[in-house]
Amino acid sequence: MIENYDPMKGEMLRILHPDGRLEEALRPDLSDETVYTLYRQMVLIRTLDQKALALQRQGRLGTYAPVAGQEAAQVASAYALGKEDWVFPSFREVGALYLKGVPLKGLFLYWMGDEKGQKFPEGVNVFPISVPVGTHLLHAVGAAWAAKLQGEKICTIAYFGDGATSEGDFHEAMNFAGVFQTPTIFFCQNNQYAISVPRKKQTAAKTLAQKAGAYGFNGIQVDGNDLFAVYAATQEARTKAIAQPGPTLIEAVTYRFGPHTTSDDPTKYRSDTEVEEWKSFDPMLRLQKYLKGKGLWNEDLEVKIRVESETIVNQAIQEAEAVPPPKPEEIFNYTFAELTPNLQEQMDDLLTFLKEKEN
Ligand SMILES: Cc1ncc(C[n+]2csc(CCOP(=O)(O)OP(=O)(O)O)c2C)c(N)n1
Ligand SMILES: [Mg+2]
Repeated sequence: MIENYDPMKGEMLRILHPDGRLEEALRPDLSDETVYTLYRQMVLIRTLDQKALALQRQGRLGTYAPVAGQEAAQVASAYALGKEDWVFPSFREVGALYLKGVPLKGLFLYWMGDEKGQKFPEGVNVFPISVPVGTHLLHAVGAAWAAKLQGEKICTIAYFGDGATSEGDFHEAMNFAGVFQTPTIFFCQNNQYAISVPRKKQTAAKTLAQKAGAYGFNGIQVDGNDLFAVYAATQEARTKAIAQPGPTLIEAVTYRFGPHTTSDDPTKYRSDTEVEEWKSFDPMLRLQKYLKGKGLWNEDLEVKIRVESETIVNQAIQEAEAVPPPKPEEIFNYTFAELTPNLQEQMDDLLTFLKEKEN
């Protein structure tokens, strides 16, 4: 299917239309029960998102990068992965991380400023969250190459944004992946902005997906607000990666409804009209329409799902807030097994400073 959509011509895969109509001929192996389960996961992610914003405004959480609008892209792509596959996330990935098995408590802890939130459970194959834009794409390619050399039948997936495609790291990673045919999925969530910089200022290319062509492999643009399209493309990319003909670039076209992070004011660079237009493409709305047609969704059920989600999310917040806050010197602890002399000196300075402040 990936080969059938030419990103050079701006062709985009869409299976579930915004009015809830499904292109049955393109339907991947997702049962209606699974779609309903994934919809519930999306509600949970949106609930988490809203709670995280509220906590930040109350001073109970340091900063947060919201995902509202991008739930289908994250949930469907992560659901298409196998347990042994490795995820290399950027900073806006609570949906994908939750689906991959990262506990909600850990996600809250991380955004509350506690690195222990990134100590993912054994067997949850997720690399640390990359705040530097694009650097983790190289790590994803390196790990995929290692897996290939060792004959492991797994793939790696790097999650990144439209802005990351302007970084040298993106091009280096894509080039290496193409040359060495690594089992890597480059999953780009084109949410139309890199903070305040619009997509059209990132590149003069028609699509981001077409960039794969320059590196000798396939790229596909999919409607990122369409659970079915994202799942179909990621599943096919994974099958291809595991069979080891090589990498794929997926551009999931989506929109971030909220601010870039809690430190951002999006009204400075985009209009309310634009946001409203995109809200009609809300990934949750079209799934509601689809599920309603199958007798699997109604208003009462929605209330029930939301209440359930709130309970789960509130429980996670309680657990995260029960963890004693990290000590200031812990900022030195989690990069090197043994502190470098420089860091040791800085840590000593900090401890002396804190002691003096106490007295
Ligand atoms: C190497 C690097 N340069 C700049 C920044 C500052 N920065 C943080 S997020 C961001 C924009 C990223 O945009 P995009 O890749 O589209 O991801 P999105 O935030 O939209 O999910 C920038 C420039 C950074 N974190 N790392
Ligand atoms: Mg972006």
